[in-house]
Amino acid sequence: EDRYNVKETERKWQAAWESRQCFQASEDTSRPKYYVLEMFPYPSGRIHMGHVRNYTLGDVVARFKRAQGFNVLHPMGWDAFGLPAENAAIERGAHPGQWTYSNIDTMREQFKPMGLSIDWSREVATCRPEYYRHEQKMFLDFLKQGLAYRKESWVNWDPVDNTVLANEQVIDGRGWRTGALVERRKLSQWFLKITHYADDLLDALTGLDRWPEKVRTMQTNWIGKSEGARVQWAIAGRDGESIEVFTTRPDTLFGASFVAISAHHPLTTELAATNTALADFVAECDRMGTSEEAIETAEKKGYDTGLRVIHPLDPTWTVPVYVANFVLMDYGTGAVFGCPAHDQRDMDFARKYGLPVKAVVAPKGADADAFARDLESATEAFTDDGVAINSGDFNGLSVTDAKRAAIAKVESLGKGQGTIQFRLRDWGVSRQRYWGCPIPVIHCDECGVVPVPEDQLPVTLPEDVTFDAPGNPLARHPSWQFVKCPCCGKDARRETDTFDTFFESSWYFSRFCDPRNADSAYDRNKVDYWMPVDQYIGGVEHAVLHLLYSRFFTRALRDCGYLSASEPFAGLFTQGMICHETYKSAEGKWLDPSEIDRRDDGSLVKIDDGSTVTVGRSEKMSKSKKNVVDPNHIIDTYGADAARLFMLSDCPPDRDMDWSDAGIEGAWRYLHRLWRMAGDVASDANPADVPTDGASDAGKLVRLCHKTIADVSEDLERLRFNNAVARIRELTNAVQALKQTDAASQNAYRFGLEMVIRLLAPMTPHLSEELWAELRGADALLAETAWPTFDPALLVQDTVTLAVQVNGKLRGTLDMPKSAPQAEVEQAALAMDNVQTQIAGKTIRKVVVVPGKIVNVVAN
Ligand code: ANZ
Ligand code: ZN
Repeated sequence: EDRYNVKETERKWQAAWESRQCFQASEDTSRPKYYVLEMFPYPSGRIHMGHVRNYTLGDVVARFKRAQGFNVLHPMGWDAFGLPAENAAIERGAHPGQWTYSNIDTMREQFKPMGLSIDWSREVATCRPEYYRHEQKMFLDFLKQGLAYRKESWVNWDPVDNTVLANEQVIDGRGWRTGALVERRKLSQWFLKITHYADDLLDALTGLDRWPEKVRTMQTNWIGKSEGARVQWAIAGRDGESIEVFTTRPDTLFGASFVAISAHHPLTTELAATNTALADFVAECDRMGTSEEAIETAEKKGYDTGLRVIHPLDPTWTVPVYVANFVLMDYGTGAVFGCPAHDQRDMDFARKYGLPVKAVVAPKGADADAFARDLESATEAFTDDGVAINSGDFNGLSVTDAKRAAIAKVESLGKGQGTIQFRLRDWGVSRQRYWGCPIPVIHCDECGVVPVPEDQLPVTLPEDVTFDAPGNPLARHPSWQFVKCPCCGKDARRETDTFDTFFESSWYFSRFCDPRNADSAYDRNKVDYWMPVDQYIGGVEHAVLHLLYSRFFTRALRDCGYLSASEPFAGLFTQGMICHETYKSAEGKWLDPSEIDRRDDGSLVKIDDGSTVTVGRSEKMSKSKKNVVDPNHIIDTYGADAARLFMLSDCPPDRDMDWSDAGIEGAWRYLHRLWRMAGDVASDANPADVPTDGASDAGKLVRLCHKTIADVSEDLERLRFNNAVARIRELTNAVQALKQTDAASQNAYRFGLEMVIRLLAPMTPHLSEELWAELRGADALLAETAWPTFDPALLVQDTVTLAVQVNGKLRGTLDMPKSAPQAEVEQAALAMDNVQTQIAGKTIRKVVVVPGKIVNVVAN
């Protein structure tokens, strides 16, 4: 047999690992634990290359840590609720549950040939009542703790799908799926109080030193801490009434030229009741959607209410009050003062409505009057640092000092106070959807909102639902929602909203610690043993929502007594995407590689008509660009090891990688080479008896092995898998180059090859296992064998290379043992051919030796 039978071999070892339950985790407190997790997949129906990369990265970590002696938890589950299942139901008539479970079965079967070291006995699917009953209990606990509440709020409403959209689902003011113009609506919704932890979520980011800097920055910005002041502006002619604004620039108070309030400010609502023009303006604002993006890009518009407010620092000065489309009701106080000279938005607004522009900050050293005069007619605001001008007592102060002074001033006048404002909003978790976890409360006309008693959990989804009409199937189910009130026994209705699916993914990692627990989410001891996740791996697209919600959830669960950890993920790694060449026809249509033929000259043509095909840029694999490569086809053709190896070797794992035929074929050829090399091992070679000297080729190879163990261990520790592969390939070349001439070299050859196999095992577990069995017999699986150790003494290089000069000119180099005495070095240098010819006929005056560096022969 002279070919490696990939398929059969890979299946054989997968079966062996499974039957020995190699990857089943238990709470073994005698060993240090290591919890490695990849973001769990959505069961869309087919695995893609992104999955393969994600789970390969995690698998290498898991196998490496296991070999190092850690007690490893490496589980897998399914993020199984969500809209696509409902869309499939609408389009194909399949029940969302049926669609989801069958996808899970398909994808599980697609994952298995990858040879992942997963503890499948811990598998969970979030759509099962066994899972979501615990999050219903969590919600009730959050309610008790004041961490969940209900409030009326403005939402993005998709009038076609009849559902609330998250801000991220509104694109250019339209629903992401329907393309319908999104409306603003006021709805009673459930919220989780993430803002309760705003400060802590921000501060604790500094402790997450094994997280990518960019993710921490994104979370910092998302939490958006702003320091500033709330300032009251009394309404002229309305005794005792005032408008409170929030500002981060109290230093610019003297530059105010208007006050603007939100379209949903209570004062607006009051005025609009008797003012149809204003009511129309409010309606126009409502059509804009609530996303920040929509507000940012829309033209800034205002409506002059006719009211005026009195300046807090100068009672003789009043400014007009506008209702403006750019003022958000749920940030700060829903009201701002406008300072056109130092804020671009206010500047644009002032130019549009003819409002004054008064400079109150000037660049340091500038002529204040001239600067102010120029700004009066400018269209660009001055937003840089500077010193206060035209600001009474504050004049001459820096922006920072002027802010402080202004806050002290408004506080002393009783007109405001310094405050800290977060951009972070409480998390709205209500969705008007069927395929989600039912929110476990009942609405009673007498008793209000009544939590479902715990002994009645779980509240399960009804099976018999229809998807033939828009809106929430739960709300139109004939009987499901009609129940008796648990308090008074009168007729009542179930909540028909379900949780946002981020709810499930905010705690699944902790469920893996005790996934079959029926009584509670998990046993406290077990969860405290495993948590936090030591290494979490996933896409950077989750930098904010999922990762922030999970950090919040963990704190909330901690405070409800579920677990001890505050942070869910001690280490985070965000992997890059997988890209592939694209192909376009002469008419500019994307082509599938199967539609293309390669001619002998290398050019590409369309198979059906022979027309030219142009090769486009490499882009993220996507169906629409027809550049996806099917992982199962690859594994079928080349095997899992080759696919894994190529993914790991191509580039650093946080970078986007290019999938190529050449790459996967190269990996495949390398693995075959290893397989053939195993055939060259002498039958009586003894890897326990190898030379370690720094002089013989065999000894040098053994030393290189030790060095490679050290370097590869370090690379794997830091997830630099491509470096690790490169080093192992170098070692492979060195092993192959060793001539097996005697027992010592035969032993060294075997030692070297075995080391290659063991170092590769986390990456190419099947072939490594196969060759290990071939060389070592069937007594121990490599999956159960400890990671190789190195002898630090053998890493020390004990020869040095010296530059040899004659009269200051380089004439050659000399390798000498580090310990060689000076006289020996001199002798060796003088004996060199090139030195001999240079000094021929001359007298040697002096030989200077700089130890470890240079030998200089002075002769004339
Ligand atoms: C006066 C001022 C003068 C402002 C100036 C800025 C520059 P961040 O950093 O995001 O916290 N603002 C306050 N509440 C708002 C709301 N509900 N909707 C829209 N804008 C609002 O921004 C705070 C600044 O955004 C505040 O400071 C306020 O404008 C505006 F030269 O007050 B500023
Ligand atoms: Zn009641």
